[in-house]
Amino acid sequence: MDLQAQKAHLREHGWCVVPNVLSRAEADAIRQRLWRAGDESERRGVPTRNIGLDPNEHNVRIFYLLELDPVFRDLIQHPAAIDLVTALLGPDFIISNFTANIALPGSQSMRVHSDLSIVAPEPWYHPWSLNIIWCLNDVDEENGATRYLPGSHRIRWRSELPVDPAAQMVPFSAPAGSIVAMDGRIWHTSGANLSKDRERALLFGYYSSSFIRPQVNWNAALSPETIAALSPQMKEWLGLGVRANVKLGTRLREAATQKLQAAVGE
Ligand SMILES: O=C(O)CCC(=O)C(=O)O
Repeated sequence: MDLQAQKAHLREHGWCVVPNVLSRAEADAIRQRLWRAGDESERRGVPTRNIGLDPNEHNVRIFYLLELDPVFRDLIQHPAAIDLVTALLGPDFIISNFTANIALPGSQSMRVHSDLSIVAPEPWYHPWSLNIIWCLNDVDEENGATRYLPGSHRIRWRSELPVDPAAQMVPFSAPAGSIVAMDGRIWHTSGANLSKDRERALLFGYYSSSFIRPQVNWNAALSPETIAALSPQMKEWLGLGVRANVKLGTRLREAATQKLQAAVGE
């Protein structure tokens, strides 16, 4: 896929939508596997509802996707995803986590946040993380599309946030099979699913610069079987290799940072 236009949009506006990364049939098949992964998570004792992130039980949260089904290991390293990640973060990144949030009718918005603010203290000068959001249903305002504050990837200090950020947020709409790339500095929330009977299943692949520790270290709990099935590249991306902050060497890192700064005009 030629993603030049989307990459430029991502750098300039902090997000982009890429339709047709999966066919509708593929998105639906993965959605069904996601529900099975949710059942398996419950079976293993990791609850999927009422875990403290959402206002009620109508959100289904499935963590640990990389362990639950190999299809998620394919998605997290999908070439389109990696192309967008590299365009924003440069080549020196880790996969922080891969989780799902299925918003069912009756679900409400969670607390407004930016994902970078959860893993790195302010000020937030650089695009140090991003989410690749996989849309497994058609998503729009009615069924609870993620809502974001336009331009908030330029916010460096929490004090720069408007008094009521949620009031100015707008939804990402995208057909099933799309990915939405969202700079980790974008302030956002889940939408309320106001539909009568439409599910909204989204997967959140969160990637960050390699010096940032993961949001939750699910990778520490990968089974020996899963680890054995990973490529050397995936082991590096998951932070399972021995090297960490010196992955690229200082000179290469500086060159990558300069390139990135030139691209974002700073
Ligand atoms: O489900 C959504 O739309 C957003 C989820 C989110 O931002 C989060 O879980 O941190």
